Amino acid sequence: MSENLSNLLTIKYEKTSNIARIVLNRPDKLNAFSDQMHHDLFEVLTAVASDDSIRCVLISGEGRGFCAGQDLGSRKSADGEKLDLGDKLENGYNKNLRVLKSIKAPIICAVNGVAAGAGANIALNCDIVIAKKSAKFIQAFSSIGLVPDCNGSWLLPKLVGLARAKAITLLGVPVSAEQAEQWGMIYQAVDDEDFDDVVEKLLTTVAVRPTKALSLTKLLLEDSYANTYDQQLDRERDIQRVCGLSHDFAEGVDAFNNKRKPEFKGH
Ligand code: LHQ
Repeated sequence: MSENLSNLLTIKYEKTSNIARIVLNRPDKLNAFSDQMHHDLFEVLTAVASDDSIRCVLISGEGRGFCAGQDLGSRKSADGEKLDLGDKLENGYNKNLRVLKSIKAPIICAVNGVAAGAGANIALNCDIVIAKKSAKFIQAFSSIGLVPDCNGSWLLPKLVGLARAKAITLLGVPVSAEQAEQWGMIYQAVDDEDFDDVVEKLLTTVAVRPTKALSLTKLLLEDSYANTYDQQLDRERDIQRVCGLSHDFAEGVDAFNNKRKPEFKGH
């Protein structure tokens, strides 16, 4: 482990069996983001992004919440010092989300409790989002006079459609995990008592799949928003060419033909 990663104060990090586990760790504040947490998360995400041996990433929260967004504790009075929130975003959330997006391995977000404001949208930036049925997602921004950030304004219309995106952001109402699943905002809402087992199974399943193909699949799907039909056909052709040269493609086909389980290496 690098020196930086042994000095984390607000995040728990471990890497075992090619799985990176990142746990937001300020449970008394429902894992709200302090400056230290922005800093710690950046150290961890940067290490994960540069580690090619990682084949699956988990992001979750310690305690009863996933993340309550920005720590509002330092803003106690209404007429206090005015902050440049643009700078706060650029040097905190945006900096972290850009590294998150550069991670090639699939990122599973396990939403173990309430996810509010930036906390809700960080979850939605991950590749597969599963949540405890007792968890809820709150676009809390407008309730304190802000607009959605962490790319929620980009993701939500695509995930749930404009009508629902507008209603939940303008009203700041909680969306239950089950509702989020029905709307396609997240992949799955899971009974609380089964949650840990389901998360664990998902991690171990993903970590032995062909990581390079999964990584390129993420890229293709995300690129599709900016591409025309023809451009996307071109992109698939070019990327499939890369997959066709991989160890894991040869292994997958050989395993199929020999009626055995494939042993993917991730490249
Ligand atoms: C908190 C927080 C919190 C500090 C709970 N801060 N302590 C970007 C750029 C820069 C600046 C501004 O923001 C942004 C993006 C954003 O994220 S804006 C949105 C910020 N987040 C919120 O507005 C959510 C505020 N929290 C809540 O509405 C509730 O706490 C939720 C609905 C999340 C949970 O409610 P409960 O389950 O009833 O828990 P609670 O309210 O009792 O909270 C438990 C503790 O956590 C409590 O501390 P205490 O010492 O009284 O036990 C809260 O003060 C603390 N906490 N959120 N964001």
